[in-house]
Amino acid sequence: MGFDYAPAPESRAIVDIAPSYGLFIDGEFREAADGKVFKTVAPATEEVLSEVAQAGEEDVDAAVAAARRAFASWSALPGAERGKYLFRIARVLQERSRELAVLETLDNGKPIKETRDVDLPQVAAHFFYYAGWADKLAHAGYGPSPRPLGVAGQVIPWNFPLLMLAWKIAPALATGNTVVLKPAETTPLSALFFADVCRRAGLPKGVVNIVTGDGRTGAALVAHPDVNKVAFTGSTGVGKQIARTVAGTSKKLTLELGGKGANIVFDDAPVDQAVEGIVNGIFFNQGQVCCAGSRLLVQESVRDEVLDALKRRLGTLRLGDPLDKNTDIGAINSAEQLARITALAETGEAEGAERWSPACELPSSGYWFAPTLFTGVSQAHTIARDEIFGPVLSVLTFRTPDEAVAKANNTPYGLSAGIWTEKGSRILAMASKLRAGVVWANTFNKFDPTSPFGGYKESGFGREGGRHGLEAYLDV
Ligand code: TXE
Repeated sequence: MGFDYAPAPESRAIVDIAPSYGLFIDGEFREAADGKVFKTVAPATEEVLSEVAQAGEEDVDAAVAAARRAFASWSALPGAERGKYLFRIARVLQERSRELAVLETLDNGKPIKETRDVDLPQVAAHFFYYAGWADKLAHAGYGPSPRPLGVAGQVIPWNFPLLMLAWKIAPALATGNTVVLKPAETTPLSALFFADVCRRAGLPKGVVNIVTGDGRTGAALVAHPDVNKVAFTGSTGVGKQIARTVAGTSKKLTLELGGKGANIVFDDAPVDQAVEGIVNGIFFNQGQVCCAGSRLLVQESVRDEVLDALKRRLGTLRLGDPLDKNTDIGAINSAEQLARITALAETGEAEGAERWSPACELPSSGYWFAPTLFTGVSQAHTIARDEIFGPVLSVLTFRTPDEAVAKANNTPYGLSAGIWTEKGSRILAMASKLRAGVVWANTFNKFDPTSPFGGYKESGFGREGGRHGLEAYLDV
């Protein structure tokens, strides 16, 4: 006798999605001034989930003005009072986490077990963590009265919609700034739900404003003369464009951009454990992760053993309905992203790398891409250099630790790396040579609000998370 446990798909009925949503400005939802809207679809089915307001310049202006008005009283509140609001937001997020997980999975396409077990707990943890900082700033070496910057304009991507919102909003509010945030156009719904969470938590109006829209809305926000601080997570191309817009103004800027992380496996690493880490590194969230371990660097002597075990493991991954609690691989977020991944995989083949995927049937509607391995990859190959941002792993080999470091660092990016070895001394020696903002040892894709996160080189600058994350929102 055992447990008869066959989890059913999480019910989408637990979340109430309205046919249309407005912008959240000054504590109220309102239509765009020019009435423009766009549709958001479920990437797993292509079903239209809702129609959302497309904010134009006039709306961005109204949102920034609301944030400016709210700034005077919000920044003057004692830190402990601001902290209470953040604690309340964190608790409401926990209370609503089941609905939010379903909503995020519907709008993004990622498996429910990820939104439920990773995204939502991390979101609440960020608010709890920064709530705890709000009354301690004066004792933290920032001087007796560290000053908030003012109005923060924040633009976030679609891969972790609510978690990126939490990374940006929680430290901004804890330090006394007010916020105008623009979510990505393919995943606006959880940010709008969050607006309602702010209302339920009693947050004063204007402290958080959400303007939905595409890159034009983001560009208007970034360029707005009354925004004091810009925080962006997204593509390196747009990041550079934003840096040009902000140059020559007094705005502060943090950028969290792309990556091409190396997962480095030595011959003394336990193979099964390393394989789990490799799979988590590149197939978590369908590889749409800036710090993904998208390059496997495996020591030559164990290449075949590791690849055999990896292929066996990939054969057990379940791709399909993201609401099914058993699903490992969900849908790609958009048709555009699917086209980008497809084109880069085709380039990999055209340049002579060998492509492999486990047998798996792709659903007939929605945006899907099978887990894919490329072997015979050299450093000159496009798929070894460009961020694919999909479930595609490029396998390279190395002989010595120095060669592994040289190959891992041979990219314009510098966001993440992983090391798999039993030798502690090797971990320490390698970690200091890897040009990456985060180096994991015998694990991968582990996040924690207490740890700063951010990149070297073209992966951006500034840090989010931890005590360093406060500094991005303070004049010390
Ligand atoms: O990103 P964009 P896309 C990488 C990844 C992916 C590629 C393209 O390689 O394949 O970028 O993705 C807003 N001014 N990453 O096109 O366009 C946009 O509306 C201001 C890595 O989706 O950068 C959205 O809210 N804002 C990454 C956000 O920027 C602008 C996460 C991100 O979209 C703008 C996402 C403009 N001119 C993609 N143009 C990571 N680092 O995690 C667009 N936006």
